[in-house]
Amino acid sequence: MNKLINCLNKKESCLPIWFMRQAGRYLPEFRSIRSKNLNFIKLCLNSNLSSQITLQPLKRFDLDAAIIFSDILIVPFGLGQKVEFLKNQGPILSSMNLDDFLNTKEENFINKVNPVYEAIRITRKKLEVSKSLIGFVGAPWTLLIYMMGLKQNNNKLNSKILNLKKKEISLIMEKLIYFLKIHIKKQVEAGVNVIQIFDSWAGLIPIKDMNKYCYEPNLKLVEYCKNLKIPTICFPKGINKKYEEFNKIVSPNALSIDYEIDPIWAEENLSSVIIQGGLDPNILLKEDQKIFLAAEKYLKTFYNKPYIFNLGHGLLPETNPDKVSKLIKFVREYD
Ligand code: 1CP
Repeated sequence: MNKLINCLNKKESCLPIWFMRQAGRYLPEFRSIRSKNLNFIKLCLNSNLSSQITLQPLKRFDLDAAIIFSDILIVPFGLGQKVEFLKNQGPILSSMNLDDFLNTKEENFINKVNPVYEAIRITRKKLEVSKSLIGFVGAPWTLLIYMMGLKQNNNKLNSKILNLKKKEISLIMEKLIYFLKIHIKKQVEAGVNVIQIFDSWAGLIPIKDMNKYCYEPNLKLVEYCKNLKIPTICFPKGINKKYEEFNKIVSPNALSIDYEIDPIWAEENLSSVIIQGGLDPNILLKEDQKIFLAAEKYLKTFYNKPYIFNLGHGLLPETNPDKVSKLIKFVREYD
């Protein structure tokens, strides 16, 4: 029995557990590999190591799913941009050559990104059948944020660039959707059972542009997955009450709520979709009792319903892995 897939398909009471960013910086065993592999993109493209990193949290914790160790920015990399991760600065992408970008051949993209698919094949073989393997993509808007430098250092939108480059952005968006579909299909063929679509910067989209930059592109990707018969989880972070409109239009199998969404509001207003997550990752930096109390709010709200236990954003690098263990034990005992 595969708990996450059953939950996504059957809509009966269920409580699978996994965490966004479960494979990463808070784990000493990840940091040990990372310290010897200073080029992050190269590490993502080392199939054996990225498979090993994917499985690290499953060795430690009682989780129902692994998420393939890669990054949403592997797609812009495959499309010709240089991607660098500088310490404490976040990702830096080289400026884009529009002609080269628009003329990228499918074959070249696949060749560059292929080690990710190989990592999925290796991981699927090692993973118990009862565990899901989650593949993922960044939603077009969130990728554009990095690709076009649409975000200022204070995490606000640079609306000047958005307004000046509207035409260019539409062209890039269309092409991105084309390649994201390829990236999804290749991950599915290699063995992932679920696709999560991360729209981590959806909260920066001007309200009047929600259709164009958020709902429509997410819908295209979700429909593509539906045709492939692969369940989808969408994470349009930061859009507040617009989660309701997102759900009506995009209608994925599950919606990952962020920590700003009140679970009671979600239970009442997003009742047609399976809810994932919500718990503030900052709570894991606090005492055990505070963690359990905060988790209980979600567990009580979604009791006897399908609910995927997760956080309202990724695990923070400073999280103590023991706290993650304790939280999982608490959730399992509640189930
Ligand atoms: O060691 C390091 O310095 C690298 C840190 C790191 C890691 C572990 C980055 C850089 N990416 C990742 C892996 C990653 N990224 C995964 C697979 C591991 C897992 O989830 O267990 C996934 C799903 C992502 C997705 C991702 N990358 C998102 C969407 C989710 C989210 O957190 O909002 C985004 C926005 C990115 C961009 C990115 N990659 C890395 C950084 C530092 C950033 C900028 C955003 C951030 O600070 O988290």
